[in-house]
Amino acid sequence: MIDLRSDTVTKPTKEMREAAFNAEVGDDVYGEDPAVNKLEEEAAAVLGKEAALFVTSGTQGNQIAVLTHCRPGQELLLEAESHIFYYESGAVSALAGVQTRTIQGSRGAMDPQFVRSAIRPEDIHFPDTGLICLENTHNRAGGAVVPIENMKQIYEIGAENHIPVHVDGARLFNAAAALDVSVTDFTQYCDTVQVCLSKGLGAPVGSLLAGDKEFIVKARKWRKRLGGGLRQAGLIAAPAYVALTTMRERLFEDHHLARYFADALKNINGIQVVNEVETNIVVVDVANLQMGSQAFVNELEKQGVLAVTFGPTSVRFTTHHQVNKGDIERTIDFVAKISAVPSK
Ligand code: TLP
Repeated sequence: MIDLRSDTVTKPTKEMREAAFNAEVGDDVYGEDPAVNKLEEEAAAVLGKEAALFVTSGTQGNQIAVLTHCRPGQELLLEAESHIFYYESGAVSALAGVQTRTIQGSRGAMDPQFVRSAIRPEDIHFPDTGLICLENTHNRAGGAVVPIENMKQIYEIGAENHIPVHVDGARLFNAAAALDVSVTDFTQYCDTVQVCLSKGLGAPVGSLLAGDKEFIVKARKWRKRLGGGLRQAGLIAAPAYVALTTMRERLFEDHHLARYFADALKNINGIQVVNEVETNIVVVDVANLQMGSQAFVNELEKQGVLAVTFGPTSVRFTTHHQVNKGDIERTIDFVAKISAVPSK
């Protein structure tokens, strides 16, 4: 099977498996797991923040961020198709008791002036705006890189109004690789950031949440409350460390492959590439084939290729370190074959 459903499907490398095997471990709830401590220190340095916390997943990292920043009854400003709003099972309302106020972005970026005008003034009727969330790269915008300048402007608006900014940076290392800049060029414009190690970087499990020391102390307590206080977590932190320190340089390869794929798809009748491919995600619309996205995905699966539906007629493909050019070429042939068959 050629698995293009997500970069989450990546399996740990040999080096990661060896790191897990050899990890020095301890009880992380007591702060005594050397591999976790080493990972958190490295993450804080890489992300340019005072401290970091190893969490089980991107969703857990984002939820802990919202729980730590906000009080129940506050309002969260976020992009209309952001992962926190679209794909986290309503957790921010179920867990943090906040209400969401969404702003339609353009290629994943919210207009700073819309953010400014969505901030609630003091009024007995209004909820307080508790947090602004950004997402970079933006998944549903097809892996679009939210410009550093856009983050800067929103961060400044937040600061003027004493509202913190959290970045869901599940794929922030992809954004840095795409612009060939340091990840701190982005993280300087947020209070807290969550990055995933289990996507393009290939770790088996885990994300990191980073911010100032005081925030991370509170976040650690929220992680414990949520049942995320793991014990000999070094077994997963050690491969995560390998991911963080050795896999970032390879992300551009995924981006090249995605662009190569998109360019070829553009030549296939009936297939419309809907995103401008900047990173490792390609989104196509199949409406012109007179079939829905599920039918298209089913046809592809019969050929041995996995992709995910992204809307009634749209399909997402994601490149990662376990797909190569040959896999993409075969996928292009299969898509062409499916597109050539007149639909019933
Ligand atoms: N996204 C997954 C699915 O949940 C859709 C994927 O296959 O892309 N933020 C962003 C921007 C994400 O794309 C994801 C995962 C997460 C957070 C959540 O990470 P996990 O899966 O580790 O909870």
